[in-house]
Amino acid sequence: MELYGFGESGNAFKVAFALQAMDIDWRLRKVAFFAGETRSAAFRNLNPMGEVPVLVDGDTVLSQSGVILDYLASKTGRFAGRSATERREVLRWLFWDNHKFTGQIGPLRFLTAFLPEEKRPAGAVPFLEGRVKAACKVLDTHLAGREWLVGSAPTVADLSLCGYLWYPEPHGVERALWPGIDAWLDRLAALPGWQHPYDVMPRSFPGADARDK
Ligand SMILES: N[C@@H](CCC(=O)N[C@@H](CS)C(=O)NCC(=O)O)C(=O)O
Repeated sequence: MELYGFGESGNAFKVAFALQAMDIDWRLRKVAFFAGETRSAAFRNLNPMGEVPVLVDGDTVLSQSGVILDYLASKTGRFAGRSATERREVLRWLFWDNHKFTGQIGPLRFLTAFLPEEKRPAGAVPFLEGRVKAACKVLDTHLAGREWLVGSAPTVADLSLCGYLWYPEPHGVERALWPGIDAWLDRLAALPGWQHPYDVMPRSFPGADARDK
Protein backbone atom coordinates (compact mmCIF):
# COMPACT_ATOMS: atom_id res chain seq x y z
CA MET A 1 0.00 0.00 0.00
CA GLU A 2 1.08 3.59 -0.51
CA LEU A 3 0.64 6.24 2.15
CA TYR A 4 0.70 9.93 1.28
CA GLY A 5 2.06 11.73 4.31
CA PHE A 6 4.94 13.60 5.91
CA GLY A 7 6.83 13.33 9.18
CA GLU A 8 5.13 16.14 11.08
CA SER A 9 1.62 14.83 10.34
CA GLY A 10 0.22 13.01 13.35
CA ASN A 11 -2.79 12.07 11.23
CA ALA A 12 -0.50 10.31 8.75
CA PHE A 13 1.39 8.73 11.64
CA LYS A 14 -1.84 7.11 12.90
CA VAL A 15 -2.07 5.24 9.60
CA ALA A 16 1.66 4.46 9.44
CA PHE A 17 1.50 3.02 12.98
CA ALA A 18 -1.51 0.86 12.00
CA LEU A 19 0.21 -0.39 8.83
CA GLN A 20 3.25 -1.38 10.85
CA ALA A 21 1.30 -2.90 13.74
CA MET A 22 -0.74 -4.94 11.24
CA ASP A 23 2.42 -6.03 9.45
CA ILE A 24 1.26 -4.63 6.09
CA ASP A 25 3.78 -3.92 3.37
CA TRP A 26 3.67 -0.18 2.63
CA ARG A 27 5.70 2.69 1.34
CA LEU A 28 5.63 6.40 1.95
CA ARG A 29 4.79 8.90 -0.76
CA LYS A 30 6.21 12.00 0.88
CA VAL A 31 4.02 15.09 0.49
CA ALA A 32 5.79 18.47 0.57
CA PHE A 33 3.21 20.01 2.90
CA PHE A 34 5.36 22.99 3.95
CA ALA A 35 5.95 23.82 0.26
CA GLY A 36 2.17 23.83 -0.35
CA GLU A 37 1.76 20.48 -2.12
CA THR A 38 -1.62 19.73 -0.51
CA ARG A 39 -2.94 22.84 -2.29
CA SER A 40 -1.69 21.78 -5.73
CA ALA A 41 -4.12 20.75 -8.46
CA ALA A 42 -2.51 17.30 -8.68
CA PHE A 43 -2.99 16.65 -4.97
CA ARG A 44 -6.56 18.03 -5.00
CA ASN A 45 -7.25 15.63 -7.81
CA LEU A 46 -6.22 12.78 -5.51
CA ASN A 47 -8.01 14.20 -2.48
CA PRO A 48 -10.31 17.20 -3.03
CA MET A 49 -10.23 17.77 0.76
CA GLY A 50 -6.58 18.73 0.35
CA GLU A 51 -5.35 16.71 3.32
CA VAL A 52 -3.03 13.87 4.15
CA PRO A 53 -3.19 11.03 4.97
CA VAL A 54 -4.29 9.39 1.75
CA LEU A 55 -3.96 5.63 1.44
CA VAL A 56 -3.83 3.89 -1.92
CA ASP A 57 -4.50 0.15 -1.94
CA GLY A 58 -4.80 -0.94 -5.57
CA ASP A 59 -7.90 0.79 -6.94
CA THR A 60 -9.01 1.95 -3.51
CA VAL A 61 -8.06 5.53 -2.64
CA LEU A 62 -9.03 6.70 0.82
CA SER A 63 -8.63 9.83 2.88
CA GLN A 64 -9.56 10.72 6.48
CA SER A 65 -7.43 8.78 8.96
CA GLY A 66 -10.49 7.43 10.78
CA VAL A 67 -11.90 5.93 7.59
CA ILE A 68 -8.51 4.52 6.63
CA LEU A 69 -8.08 2.95 10.07
CA ASP A 70 -11.55 1.42 9.86
CA TYR A 71 -10.70 0.09 6.37
CA LEU A 72 -7.46 -1.51 7.57
CA ALA A 73 -9.13 -3.03 10.64
CA SER A 74 -11.98 -4.43 8.50
CA LYS A 75 -9.59 -5.75 5.88
CA THR A 76 -7.22 -7.50 8.29
CA GLY A 77 -9.55 -8.22 11.22
CA ARG A 78 -6.83 -6.76 13.45
CA PHE A 79 -7.18 -3.91 15.97
CA ALA A 80 -10.87 -4.03 15.05
CA GLY A 81 -12.68 -4.71 18.32
CA ARG A 82 -14.03 -8.16 19.08
CA SER A 83 -17.77 -7.67 18.54
CA ALA A 84 -20.23 -5.37 16.81
CA THR A 85 -20.63 -3.50 20.08
CA GLU A 86 -16.89 -3.00 20.40
CA ARG A 87 -16.65 -1.82 16.79
CA ARG A 88 -19.28 0.82 17.49
CA GLU A 89 -17.24 1.91 20.52
CA VAL A 90 -14.15 2.10 18.31
CA LEU A 91 -16.03 4.36 15.88
CA ARG A 92 -17.29 6.49 18.78
CA TRP A 93 -13.71 7.17 19.91
CA LEU A 94 -12.51 7.75 16.35
CA PHE A 95 -15.18 10.43 15.83
CA TRP A 96 -14.38 11.97 19.21
CA ASP A 97 -10.69 11.99 18.36
CA ASN A 98 -11.27 13.79 15.06
CA HIS A 99 -13.57 16.38 16.63
CA LYS A 100 -12.40 16.96 20.18
CA PHE A 101 -8.90 15.52 20.63
CA THR A 102 -6.70 15.53 17.52
CA GLY A 103 -9.14 18.09 16.10
CA GLN A 104 -7.80 20.60 18.70
CA ILE A 105 -4.28 19.26 19.25
CA GLY A 106 -3.34 19.38 15.56
CA PRO A 107 -4.22 23.07 15.06
CA LEU A 108 -2.67 24.00 18.44
CA ARG A 109 0.62 22.36 17.47
CA PHE A 110 0.48 23.90 14.00
CA LEU A 111 0.00 27.39 15.44
CA THR A 112 2.65 27.13 18.16
CA ALA A 113 5.30 25.01 16.45
CA PHE A 114 5.12 25.86 12.77
CA LEU A 115 3.48 29.26 12.32
CA PRO A 116 5.47 32.42 13.08
CA GLU A 117 4.12 34.16 16.17
CA GLU A 118 3.03 37.27 14.25
CA LYS A 119 0.74 35.15 12.07
CA ARG A 120 -1.13 33.45 14.94
CA PRO A 121 -4.74 34.65 15.28
CA ALA A 122 -5.16 36.47 18.58
CA GLY A 123 -6.73 34.31 21.28
CA ALA A 124 -6.60 31.09 19.27
CA VAL A 125 -3.79 29.48 21.27
CA PRO A 126 -5.31 29.91 24.77
CA PHE A 127 -8.69 28.83 23.39
CA LEU A 128 -7.26 25.64 21.95
CA GLU A 129 -5.17 24.98 25.07
CA GLY A 130 -8.37 25.06 27.13
CA ARG A 131 -10.12 22.69 24.74
CA VAL A 132 -7.18 20.26 24.75
CA LYS A 133 -7.05 20.26 28.53
CA ALA A 134 -10.76 19.46 28.77
CA ALA A 135 -10.36 16.64 26.24
CA CYS A 136 -7.36 15.23 28.13
CA LYS A 137 -9.53 15.02 31.23
CA VAL A 138 -12.10 12.94 29.33
CA LEU A 139 -9.45 10.59 27.96
CA ASP A 140 -7.51 10.28 31.20
CA THR A 141 -10.69 9.54 33.15
CA HIS A 142 -11.72 6.88 30.65
CA LEU A 143 -8.30 5.24 30.85
CA ALA A 144 -8.26 5.06 34.65
CA GLY A 145 -8.32 1.33 35.43
CA ARG A 146 -8.32 0.39 31.75
CA GLU A 147 -5.48 -0.78 29.55
CA TRP A 148 -7.07 0.15 26.21
CA LEU A 149 -9.86 2.43 25.06
CA VAL A 150 -12.23 -0.33 23.98
CA GLY A 151 -12.43 -3.85 25.40
CA SER A 152 -9.35 -5.73 26.52
CA ALA A 153 -7.09 -5.33 23.50
CA PRO A 154 -5.71 -2.42 21.49
CA THR A 155 -7.86 -1.21 18.59
CA VAL A 156 -7.52 1.41 15.90
CA ALA A 157 -9.13 3.82 18.37
CA ASP A 158 -5.95 3.65 20.46
CA LEU A 159 -3.77 4.03 17.36
CA SER A 160 -5.77 7.11 16.36
CA LEU A 161 -5.90 8.97 19.64
CA CYS A 162 -2.19 8.62 20.35
CA GLY A 163 -1.22 10.08 16.95
CA TYR A 164 0.09 13.47 18.07
CA LEU A 165 1.31 12.61 21.54
CA TRP A 166 4.80 11.44 20.56
CA TYR A 167 5.99 14.68 19.03
CA PRO A 168 8.62 16.87 20.69
CA GLU A 169 6.95 20.11 19.58
CA PRO A 170 4.41 21.58 22.01
CA HIS A 171 0.91 20.19 21.44
CA GLY A 172 -0.83 20.95 24.72
CA VAL A 173 -0.72 17.47 26.27
CA GLU A 174 1.74 17.17 29.12
CA ARG A 175 2.05 13.48 29.87
CA ALA A 176 3.20 14.08 33.44
CA LEU A 177 -0.18 15.68 34.27
CA TRP A 178 -2.24 12.72 33.08
CA PRO A 179 -1.25 9.37 34.64
CA GLY A 180 -3.81 7.33 32.68
CA ILE A 181 -2.66 8.75 29.35
CA ASP A 182 1.00 8.42 30.35
CA ALA A 183 0.74 4.69 31.20
CA TRP A 184 -1.38 4.02 28.08
CA LEU A 185 1.28 5.63 25.87
CA ASP A 186 3.90 3.34 27.40
CA ARG A 187 1.71 0.34 26.52
CA LEU A 188 1.26 1.63 22.95
CA ALA A 189 5.00 2.20 22.50
CA ALA A 190 5.56 -1.44 23.52
CA LEU A 191 3.35 -2.77 20.69
CA PRO A 192 5.15 -4.48 17.79
CA GLY A 193 5.46 -1.97 14.96
CA TRP A 194 5.65 1.18 17.09
CA GLN A 195 8.43 3.55 16.14
CA HIS A 196 8.81 7.24 16.83
CA PRO A 197 6.96 9.20 14.09
CA TYR A 198 10.17 10.87 12.91
CA ASP A 199 11.78 7.45 12.46
CA VAL A 200 8.81 6.27 10.39
CA MET A 201 8.51 9.34 8.16
CA PRO A 202 11.23 11.98 7.85
CA ARG A 203 10.44 15.47 9.05
CA SER A 204 10.42 18.25 6.49
CA PHE A 205 9.78 21.50 8.37
CA PRO A 206 12.53 23.89 7.23
CA GLY A 207 15.39 23.78 9.72
CA ALA A 208 13.92 20.80 11.60
CA ASP A 209 16.90 18.53 10.95
CA ALA A 210 19.07 20.73 13.10
CA ARG A 211 16.79 20.23 16.11
CA ASP A 212 16.55 17.31 18.50
CA LYS A 213 13.57 14.97 18.36
N1 LIG B 1 -9.57 14.63 9.89
C1 LIG B 1 -8.45 14.49 8.98
C2 LIG B 1 -7.44 15.57 9.28
C3 LIG B 1 -6.30 15.56 8.27
C4 LIG B 1 -5.42 16.76 8.40
O1 LIG B 1 -5.70 17.73 9.13
N2 LIG B 1 -4.30 16.71 7.67
C5 LIG B 1 -3.37 17.82 7.64
C6 LIG B 1 -1.97 17.34 7.97
S1 LIG B 1 -1.89 16.61 9.55
C7 LIG B 1 -3.33 18.39 6.25
O2 LIG B 1 -3.03 17.68 5.31
N3 LIG B 1 -3.67 19.67 6.11
C8 LIG B 1 -3.59 20.32 4.85
C9 LIG B 1 -4.34 21.61 4.84
O3 LIG B 1 -5.16 21.82 5.75
O4 LIG B 1 -4.10 22.38 3.94
C10 LIG B 1 -7.84 13.11 9.14
O5 LIG B 1 -7.96 12.52 10.22
O6 LIG B 1 -7.28 12.57 8.17
